[in-house]
Parts: sequence; structure tokens; C-alpha cells
Amino acid sequence: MHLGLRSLLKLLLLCQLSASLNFFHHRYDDLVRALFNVQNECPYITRIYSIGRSVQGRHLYVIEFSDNPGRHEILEPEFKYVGNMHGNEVLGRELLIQLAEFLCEEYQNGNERITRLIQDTRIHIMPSMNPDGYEVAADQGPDTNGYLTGRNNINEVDLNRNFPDLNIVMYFNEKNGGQNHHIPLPDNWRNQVEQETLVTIEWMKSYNFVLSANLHGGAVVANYPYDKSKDLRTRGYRRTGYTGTPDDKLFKKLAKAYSYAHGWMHQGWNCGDYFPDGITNGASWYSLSKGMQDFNYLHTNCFEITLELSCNKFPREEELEREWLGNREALITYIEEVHQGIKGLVTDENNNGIANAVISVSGIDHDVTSGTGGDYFRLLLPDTYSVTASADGYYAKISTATVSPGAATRLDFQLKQVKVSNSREKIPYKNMNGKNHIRKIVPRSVDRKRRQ
Ligand code: GEM
Ligand code: ZN
Repeated sequence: MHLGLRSLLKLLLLCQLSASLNFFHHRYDDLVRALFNVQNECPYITRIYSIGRSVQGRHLYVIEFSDNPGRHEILEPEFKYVGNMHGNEVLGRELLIQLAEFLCEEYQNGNERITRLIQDTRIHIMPSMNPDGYEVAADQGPDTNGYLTGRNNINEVDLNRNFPDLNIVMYFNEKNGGQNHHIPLPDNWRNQVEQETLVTIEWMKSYNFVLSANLHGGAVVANYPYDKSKDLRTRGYRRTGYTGTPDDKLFKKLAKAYSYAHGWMHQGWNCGDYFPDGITNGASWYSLSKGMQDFNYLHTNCFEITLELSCNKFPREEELEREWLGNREALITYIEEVHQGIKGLVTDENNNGIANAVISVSGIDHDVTSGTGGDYFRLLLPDTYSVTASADGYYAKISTATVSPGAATRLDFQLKQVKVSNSREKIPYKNMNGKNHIRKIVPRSVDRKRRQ
């Protein structure tokens, strides 16, 4: 077919038009439609599920991307993005819809980078954690939006102040020697949180997420934990004081991975604020208790950062395409960060995976645990590390691994079961991070019986 210059131009114009038609604010029904459209377009690499409902009964939908959607593939890390936790901070919601459409299209186009990402990673995308708040904000629209209208859930609770405060426990443990990971929840936590928080916590517990980001607006910066300041001497509304985690260097690198792949975040000057490299420690900005980011790190294996993506919390539709283009590369680059450090299998002598084995890295006082299949993922910067795997009923094992940039280094552990006759024996075990533990070794079989 011969196309004249005129019709070619017309076609180009049409393409342009259909592209910009995609950039609009998605109300709840539009969001649902957009996600199911993607699922329809890319049925073999996607799945849609709801983690539960909001107070007003809207679903908190997740779209999952994987070459085997719906199941955890051993040694493939799980990643998540959460948007619109504050109902009036809407850019994250729109970017995550765009991202879902982009992943589907590029996979169909045979884009090698995206194909590999989907083959090696299980990606969970939840565009809105606060769909009720969003509707309140969207009723006002971009121009008339009051600064905080729709931020909270429908019960007027700020969901980023609604998670159990595990920092208090952790800061106590750091001083007094105690657990450095998976800080337990208060017994009655379910009665103390909002519905949206509850289902999100259940979600976090039911997948072994490794890396995550939580998308906000009102500034342009990548914010990393802790959000809650350890320095309780300063009084007043804005208590601050840099409070890093034991993984501080890694978190800085993760935050920079986003800010430098972003169109302008890394430049530092945005919205009248200056953040060197476009990153900040949460507590050094202003202290925040009961946030979601710290909760991820303290209760699960997941490392989460908080992305502040626009000065204007509710940008006009005309700005959405530019924002997407400014964030696209960063959103992909950040997912790829899940493939660094070490990963491997913890098994028994019969090659059965051991769940909940504890992986400790010398010099970093934050352990991670293996998932149900015995696979673990430990994000680490390039270096050589001494790593210990331990599990109830087994002798602990130490190994060395060198991490280089790029793909994660494989490090497996096969653990020997403690004989039943030794079951009451107390084996002193010196934690590599200098703490003395007396580990009571109980064989798994005994342990299991006890729990029944
Ligand atoms: C923040 S979250 C990011 C900032 N964190 C800290 N510790 N300063 C909030 O929840 O207040 C900002 C937002 O709402 O987007
Ligand atoms: Zn926010």
C-alpha cells in the first residue's frame, strides 16, 4: 500500500492522539477496566487478584507479572509497587497503570530487557492502596484540590501512620541485644489498624517480598528508612535526626538507583527543597511513626523505599505524559535492583527446603529468612561476605560469598540435622555480629509435634 505524505502525517497525528488519550485520571471503574484490559492483552504473563477491600468495599487490586503468574518460582524474587496510599497523591496510581500497560506491550513487542525481567522476577503492582480516599480527592479534581482532601482513608486515618510501631521494639533490641528481624506484632494488632492496613499487612506476610517501593507525592525525592527518628531528645512536631538501618549503604544505593534513572529527581532542587542526589533518609527529613516503609523492613524480609514523585499531589492530566516519561526508566531500573546480592537454597540432607532458616551476614545486624521452599534472597552491595545459615533443629553453617554488580551470587546451604539424643543439649552459638546466643537445639520433628 502506498501512503502519501499527507496520510502518513495523519497517521502520525492519530498515533499521537491515541497515546495522549491514555493519560487521564483513572477513577475506580477506569482503574479496574485498565487492569483487566492489560490482563486481556497479556493473559499468559499476568494475573489480577484482590488483597481485600477498603472500608467502603472497593477492591485493593494487584496485577502480577511473571512468566508463571500465580505461583512462586523457587529462587525468583518477588517485587512490589504500592501506589496511592494517600488518596490525594495520585501520580503513583497513574504511573503504575502506565507501567502495567508498558510491561505488557513491551513483552509483546519482544523487548529483551522486559522479557528477561518478567522471566526472572515476579512483579506485583498495586496502583491504589486507598481507593476510597482517591474518590474523595478526585471529586474535587486537580485545580480545586485542598492540600489534604482525600489523603486519609474514609475513617480519616492516615494509612502511613497506621502500621504497628515496631521501631520502638527494634531500637530497644539494638541496645539490649534482641531479635534484629521479624519483630513480632502486638497480639491484638488486627483491632488496632484500618481495614486497608490490615489487608496490606496480610498481603506482605503471604508473599516473600524482597524489594518494594511505595509511591507518594508532594515532593520529588527517594526516601529511605528509617522514617522514625531514634533521637527522642528533640521535641516538637518535626523531630528529626538521621536514623539509618543496618543496611544504610544499600538503601542509599537503592534510592539513588531510582533518583538517577529519573528525569530530574537526582538534580536535587525540586519543589523548593534541596535533597543531595535526590535522596533522603526519612528521619533526617522529618520523623514519622507507624509508617509502612519501616514496617516492611522490621516485620518482613522486604526492603522498601518511599518515592515522592511530584510537587503537585494531584497534577493536571496534561502533565501525566511528561511524568510518565520522567519515571519510566526509573520504575524499570528499580525493579532490576531486586537481582543483586546473594540468593540460594537452604536444604536438609535429603534436599528438602527448610523454611524460615535465618540468614545472617557478618557485619550487618539485620537477618533475613528463607521462604516456604527454602529459598532466600539477601540484597547486598558488591563485596565479600561471611554468611551463616541457621534453623531450629539443625547445625548452623558458615560460608563465604563474593557479590559482584549485576546478577545475584548463588550461595546454597545444606544443613545437618541435630540428632534426637542431643535434643536437650544447649549449644552455645556466637552470632557473628558479636552477640552471644544460647541456641536451644530442638529437632524439627519434635518442634513440629509441639506446635500441633
Ligand atoms: C510522607 S512519607 C515520606 C517522608 N518520610 C519521612 N520520614 N519524612 C508522609 O507520609 O508524611 C510524605 C507523604 O505523604 O508523601
Ligand atoms: Zn504521601
